[in-house]
Amino acid sequence: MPETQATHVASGKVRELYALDDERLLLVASDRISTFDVVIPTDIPDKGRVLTGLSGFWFARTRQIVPNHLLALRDDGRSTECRRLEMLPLECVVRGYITGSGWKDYLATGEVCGHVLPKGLTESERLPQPLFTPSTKAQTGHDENITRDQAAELIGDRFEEVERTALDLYRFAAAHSESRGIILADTKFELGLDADGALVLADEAFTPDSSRFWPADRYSPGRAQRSFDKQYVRDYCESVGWDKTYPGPELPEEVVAETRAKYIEAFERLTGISFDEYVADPEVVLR
Ligand code: PZK
Repeated sequence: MPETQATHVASGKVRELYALDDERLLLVASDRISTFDVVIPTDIPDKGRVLTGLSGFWFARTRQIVPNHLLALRDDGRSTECRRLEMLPLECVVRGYITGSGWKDYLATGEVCGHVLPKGLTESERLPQPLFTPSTKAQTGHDENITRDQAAELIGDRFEEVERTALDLYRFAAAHSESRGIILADTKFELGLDADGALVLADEAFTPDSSRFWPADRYSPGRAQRSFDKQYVRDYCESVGWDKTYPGPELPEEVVAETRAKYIEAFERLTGISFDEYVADPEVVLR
């Protein structure tokens, strides 16, 4: 059966969004990679499939915590048919470890998003408990961390439900990841509302593009941690003296191959499913 042509509705740095009809969207993950906020001109083959498969895996396993937007995975392995929602106007961030902008804010103020933290924390240290640290959705530039009061102003009465849902999702995914030797340091996701006003998990979930994954066997607080997926790209970019402004450098084939292997390793370790099986039948991650 031929389908009506999808119309393009939005572009992210490495993803595209199309409308299928009034109720359904198609989220397509490309093989583009970004680092230091710049999209690199060389693709990482299968990266979009890895991210789509991981999101599908997590959607299927977190349905008991919160329903999600996934309707189907297409046979190309990189396209998700999803329900069209009314998105909440904030990024849901949960941090189990103090790093990135959270570490910067802690050094400057001793707080992150209004959470007062113990004195003397070291970079990348595990937090006493995971924190909900929402941010604004910047159209251009960087998302900005906001306090619980600012978040409550944006989403109203739903703040406590959103915070509890976000923490429950993080705890579930962090425990699963830890059992597979991967630390889920922090993660960002988007929630929306369906036509009945119910909270729904949308976008991508617990992928390397939306989360910091650290290999547990090399974890050592007191410094920045190596990235599970992007470290070879970062190391190469540093080695050629790139100034981190557009355009980024082309990647040599061994950096592409090493990076592709890390994405596939992350997929296989987290899902327990062989990537070849996923490519043969993407919906294997939903079962
Ligand atoms: C939605 N984005 C971000 C993602 C882009 C932009 N289920 C949904 N319903 C309504 N809106 C969205 C979603 C989802 N997911 C997500 N913007 C709108 C985004 C990928 C590419 F260009």
